[in-house]
Amino acid sequence: MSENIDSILQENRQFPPSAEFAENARIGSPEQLEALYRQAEEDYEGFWMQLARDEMDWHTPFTTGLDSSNAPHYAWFTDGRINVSYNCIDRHLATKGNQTAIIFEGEPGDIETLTYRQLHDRVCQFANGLKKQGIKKGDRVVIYMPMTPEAVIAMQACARIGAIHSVVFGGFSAASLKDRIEDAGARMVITADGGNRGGKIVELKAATDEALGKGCASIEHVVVLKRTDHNVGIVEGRDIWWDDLVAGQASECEPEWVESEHPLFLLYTSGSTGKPKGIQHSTAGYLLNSIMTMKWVFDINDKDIFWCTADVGWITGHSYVAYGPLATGSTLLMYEGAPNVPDFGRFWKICQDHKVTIFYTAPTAIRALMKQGDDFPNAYDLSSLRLLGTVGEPINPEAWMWYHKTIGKERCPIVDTWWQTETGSHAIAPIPGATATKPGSCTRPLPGIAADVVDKDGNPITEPNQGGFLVIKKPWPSMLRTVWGDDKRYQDTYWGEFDNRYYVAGDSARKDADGYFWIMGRIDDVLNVSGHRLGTMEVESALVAHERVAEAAVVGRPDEVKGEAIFAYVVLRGPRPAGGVDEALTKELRNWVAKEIGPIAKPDDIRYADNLPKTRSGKIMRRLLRTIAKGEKITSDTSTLENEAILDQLQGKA
Ligand code: 7RM
Repeated sequence: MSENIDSILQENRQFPPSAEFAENARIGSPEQLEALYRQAEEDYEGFWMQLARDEMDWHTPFTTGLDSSNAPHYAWFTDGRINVSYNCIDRHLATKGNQTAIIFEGEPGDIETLTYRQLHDRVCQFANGLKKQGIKKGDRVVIYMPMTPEAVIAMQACARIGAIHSVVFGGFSAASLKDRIEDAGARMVITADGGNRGGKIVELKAATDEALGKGCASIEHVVVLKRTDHNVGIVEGRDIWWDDLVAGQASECEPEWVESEHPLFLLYTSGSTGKPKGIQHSTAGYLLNSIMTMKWVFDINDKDIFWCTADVGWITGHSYVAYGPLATGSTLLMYEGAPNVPDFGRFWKICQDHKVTIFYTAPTAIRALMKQGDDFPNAYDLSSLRLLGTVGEPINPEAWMWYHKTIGKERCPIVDTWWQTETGSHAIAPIPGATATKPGSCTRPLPGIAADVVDKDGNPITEPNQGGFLVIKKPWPSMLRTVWGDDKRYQDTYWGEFDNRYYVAGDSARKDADGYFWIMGRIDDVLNVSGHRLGTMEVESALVAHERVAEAAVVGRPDEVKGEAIFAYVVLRGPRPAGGVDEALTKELRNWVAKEIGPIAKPDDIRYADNLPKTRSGKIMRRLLRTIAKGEKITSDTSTLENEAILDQLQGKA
């Protein structure tokens, strides 16, 4: 791991919030922030208990804070009963019934708004429809939908009745969908006849049919939203149109008051094996941190129009589309489509047209938009923006500065938020009215989040700028609870490294002399492609599932826009293509991976070799493959290679 841990980035500029921003912020001074840190330090459990009482409405109040009796399984507020959907919708009705909850813009340009009252009614009707189909507390429901309000309605309806949703990103293939349905043992899939993306229709229903045709025996019904009006096959008895499910259903549905620890959802994410992990989140703890981070990090208030561009298929789309903004009674914007339809000005046009005040996106999107030049953003009025955010990967200072100047007009603080599917919500991030930011740093851990950097023995690294393991030393409310169906994997992956003492994030990081965190990258075999997490093993498994592939090794290489690109080394069954080139096969393999996993997993480069470089013990020399993928000179010892001649093949020289 030393190659990851050597730190090269040096960035010294500092950007304190403007007096104007600080004056209007919820937390408007470093002193106010320090007071929060102190509270969390002095009485950690009490700090979170007080917030849980103040910030959420309980059906049965809790009396217990953190329960560590079954470590490393931690539980919060266990004897309370609560409902997430009630906290996101019903509790605002008296004061905000007519306030807009969701502004939706479809890729074709259609616009729809829903008030809190309308959202309430639609969630209740859908929840009643689910109940009519026999869905009850604890059942798993897979949601495979476009970015329309119905995706949020479906999630909220599940939460309302205590069903556990598992949203599968619409860009994942039928094969990935099937794996997730089967792992979760889902009873129902909620999908659509398609979604609009990039001027095309995403064939969600066709993929669902394909997945169900190959297994998924636990599925009883498929609910189908009409979004695109193009023809899809309907299986009699199994498939139900969304409109038919809700027809005649009452617009009231008593929430299911679940225990705090009742699983709110599963979300599959990549790890270092070929099989994605079903990350299981709780109800109360999860919601609490979504709310706190909306307030602390996004400084959300009633006048804001909040736009997080993430799809609901990712954790960001759970915490900052489907739950956090509603739980704080805010107005959220949802956009269905691609950033370049009809052109690369679309995001900026949406910001202008809907007067977006807080804009949250991924560095990869910022880099892609930056590449298109300043004319697109400059053509729109971006003066409504007051706060910008990033998530998913480290942001390079150049992209940060462009975001700051060209989008934020040097007025808007930028919150670079570090967190993971597993953490549930932001863990390390600036407080925009109090923290001076530095381009490329996610700054300091939030109050009540005990993040630190430790060495391989688990000792805190006190020397500034020394890289180490990013860990969280105390359980926090929104942490994952387990890996669905594989609790051993939960214990081994997240707690095994340091003897159950710390949560291990899987990232390396360093702290500078000011205590600011700089994330350096993953220390496991996880890639970050356009802000999406992908396991190298997943891509390898997909490749070797092709009849012509005997062996494959996948590594990441730096990419200007995507952050990381996927570089695959492939050993074929039978002879290697002459000169290492077979364009038809390369195309076939790329499409194959897209079909096995999804288009985001398509290898950017494929190189054919007679065999892979391995150590004497048979381990693939990944570090060597990474060096080659970067096009760098090989300096490591390669004398142990069985066949040194393959080096030329791997380098594309033979
Ligand atoms: C929210 C999300 C998690 C991994 C994480 C990091 C990387 C996320 C940042 C970041 C640098 C950031 N969940 N990561 N945010 N790296 N700076 N602000 O992305 O589960 O899909 O990925 O993403 O490596 O471990 S995720």
